[in-house]
Amino acid sequence: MLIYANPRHAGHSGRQEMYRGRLVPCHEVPARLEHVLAELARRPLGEIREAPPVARALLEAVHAPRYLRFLETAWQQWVALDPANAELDALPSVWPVRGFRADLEPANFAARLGLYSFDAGTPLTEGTWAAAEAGAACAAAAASSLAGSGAPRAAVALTRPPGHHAGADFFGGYCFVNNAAVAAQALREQGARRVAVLDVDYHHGNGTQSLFYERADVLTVSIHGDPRTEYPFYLGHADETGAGAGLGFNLNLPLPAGTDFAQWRAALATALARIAAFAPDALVVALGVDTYEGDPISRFRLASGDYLQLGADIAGAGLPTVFTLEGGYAVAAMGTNVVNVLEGFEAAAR
Ligand code: OKP
Ligand code: ZN
Repeated sequence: MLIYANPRHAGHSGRQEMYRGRLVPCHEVPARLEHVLAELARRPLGEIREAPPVARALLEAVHAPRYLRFLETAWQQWVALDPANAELDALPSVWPVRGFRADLEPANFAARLGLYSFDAGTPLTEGTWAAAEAGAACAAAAASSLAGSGAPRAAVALTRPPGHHAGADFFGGYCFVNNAAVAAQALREQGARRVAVLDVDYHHGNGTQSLFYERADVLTVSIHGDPRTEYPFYLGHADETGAGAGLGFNLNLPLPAGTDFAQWRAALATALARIAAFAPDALVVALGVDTYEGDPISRFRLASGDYLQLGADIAGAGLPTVFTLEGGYAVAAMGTNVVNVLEGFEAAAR
């Protein structure tokens, strides 16, 4: 498989996230990706490449132009408020909920930060935009690499910050640019008639779901902690099946806290059956490993060895596959768990 690693990821390094009335250290840290790269150095699975810059038109096919413009200038505006802000992260604290105007962009920076976000756990830092844009470039390059004869069976966008919570014009859940959606859109634009996105992160991929909710050309399927108790809470229920032309093209498989691999794998079989019925030309896997039993913020019970089988099961779909890296916060186990998925996939895809 081909691997595109984000060379700018470490520039996105949040100091703190809001949790229960306190600012606590961020879970989504640069070391996560460093552990994956270190494990890949021990167990190589393919060439590691640098991606060319991502086309703005592709980003704008996924995200609103005014949202992208905000992200790319946000740090500059934050520091312009007060030079001392350079030592702080920008965290939103005010949001336009139901009944408020979202069509107008406020002049006030804090108000704009809130307009384009949905939680106070996603700090925007000096290198956030560069990291997010370079991550999208990895996703786009991974998708492109699957086109044409002699293409590999799979390509991986090894990147952070993650992407699956980011929607057309909002960030949150540690995500800014939706890398899985960028990959899916790129696959469509290069000729795949139908693309499936399978999200195996512990948290529901609300951003990806919302981006494709009214489209029949991209099937979105997510297996995740039940949103009645788990983040992102306000989306991810089983009765969300798509709308308009997209009706029937979204599948949510929420599972209770404590779910082990046997139960999780049964949901994966359901997901893969729906994907097979859709008969896509390509698959995007939003790969989070926060389903791990040792994850500090999640409540499933997958063991490290289970990720080999998870990868093999996904390979069983028999599709050209792009993986994007999403969550996983048991930092030291991150390398083993991610590389196990990829190795399991590769072994079964032969
Ligand atoms: C991002 B991804 C923990 C609060 C958790 C946000 C979780 C985002 C998960 N103290 N808040 O889906 O892995
Ligand atoms: Zn997650």
